[in-house]
Amino acid sequence: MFFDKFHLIALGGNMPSAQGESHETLRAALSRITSSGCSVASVSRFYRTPCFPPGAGPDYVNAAAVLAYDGAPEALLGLLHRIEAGFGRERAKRWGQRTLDLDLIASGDAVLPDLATYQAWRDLAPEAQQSQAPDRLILPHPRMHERAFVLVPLADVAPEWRHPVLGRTVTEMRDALPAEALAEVVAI
Ligand code: A4P
Ligand code: MG
Repeated sequence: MFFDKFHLIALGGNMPSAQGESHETLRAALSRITSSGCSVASVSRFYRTPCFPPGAGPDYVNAAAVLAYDGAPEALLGLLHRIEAGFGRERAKRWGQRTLDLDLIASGDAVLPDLATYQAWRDLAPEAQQSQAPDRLILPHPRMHERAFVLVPLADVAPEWRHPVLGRTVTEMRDALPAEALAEVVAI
């Protein structure tokens, strides 16, 4: 990486916004990020992915980007939330349908707020995941390593980034997923 302060983000959407279809929303969100004092160093291809959990809504468009930003990760998440709100995102239901989801996947090799809290969220039982959401920033994103819709786009922009707790690169985490899950993530 070329910067001291680089951040990995995941973008997703499965409902049209005022900008149009999800791929147009994602493009517009990236422009908004750039005009908010954050530079977008690289952007992945866009992918069509089946909704998780299966049957919970229409397919998503997902992408990933590397941002260069000098502020704290909490400030960056605040900025991403303001941009989500600007595109009509409503936080009605966890894992519900959304016009735009911007998740902070990693900030360099930071583990936040501490290792034990990260591990508690990572190891949360699947039943609890749908009803519980953290009220503070957890980094790396506690579900990133198990999601094809995050890892496949991320491998376009940060294949060599190494997870600070799991010790594996993006490419290694992606290749550990079932082939069927990877095959469902299709570049558009
Ligand atoms: N929060 C804590 N850490 C983070 C972080 N690293 N990045 C807090 C983002 N947010 C973080 O998030 C819930 C709470 O987690 C917030 O208070 C935030 O401050 P949210 O964005 O309000 O809610 P959410 O989007 O429903 O939760 P989250 O965790 O982003 O959901 P997921 O687990 O990412 O699931 N299927 C496909 N194919 N593609 C998708 O992109 N996305 C989801 C969202 C479900 N299914 C999907 C996709
Ligand atoms: Mg989110």
